[in-house]
Amino acid sequence: MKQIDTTMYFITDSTGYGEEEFLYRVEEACKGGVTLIQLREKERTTREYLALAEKVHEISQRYNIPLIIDDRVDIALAVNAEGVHVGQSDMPVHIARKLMGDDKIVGATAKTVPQALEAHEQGADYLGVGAIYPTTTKVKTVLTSVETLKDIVKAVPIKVNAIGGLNKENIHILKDSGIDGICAVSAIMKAGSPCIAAKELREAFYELQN
Ligand code: TZP
Ligand code: MG
Repeated sequence: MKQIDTTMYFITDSTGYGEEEFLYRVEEACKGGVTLIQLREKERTTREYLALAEKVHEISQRYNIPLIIDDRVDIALAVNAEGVHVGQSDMPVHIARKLMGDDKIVGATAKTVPQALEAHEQGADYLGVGAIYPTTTKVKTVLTSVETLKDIVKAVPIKVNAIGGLNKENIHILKDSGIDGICAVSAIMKAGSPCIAAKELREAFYELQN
């Protein structure tokens, strides 16, 4: 199995930020110790997504943090990112795996045990499961119970991360769930200091595990 540290998985959202501010925030999050970054862009043209991915990859590489591209295998390959993340409406995991090759990271979204089993069988390296709490980030999702999250953890041997509305005040419900890490967008992206926010959220998750 691939060595991937999913403990503090930061997912970006550039909505409302100019490019300079966005890239500054991404770099601050890197300084704060995020272990994995996903570039997630829903509104951009291919050309814009590509240009931004190159810039984010330049930053993430300096901090040795793997970069995952949301939805787009072509962008991930074009910038030689470390991986891609596909949801239930995106390219199926087995096709993403075939296109990306065995050395790259392929992550998938799963909200049920059957979806988790299928993603694992098709070659996913990790799963994002949620939304655990309602989220303010623009996404089509439904809530996933902590019970289902625990069932998914038991069902698959790959890494499982929780996602959705998570922050340092509310992740305690994930205690003893067996997850490998947490994903966060706004708790880091919109924080006064993304650096401090990433550091504190990461520490809160470590404390939860002890
Ligand atoms: N998938 C399920 S919830 C979500 C995604 C992409 C967004 C999570 O964002 P936040 O701001 O951490 O709630
Ligand atoms: Mg998607």
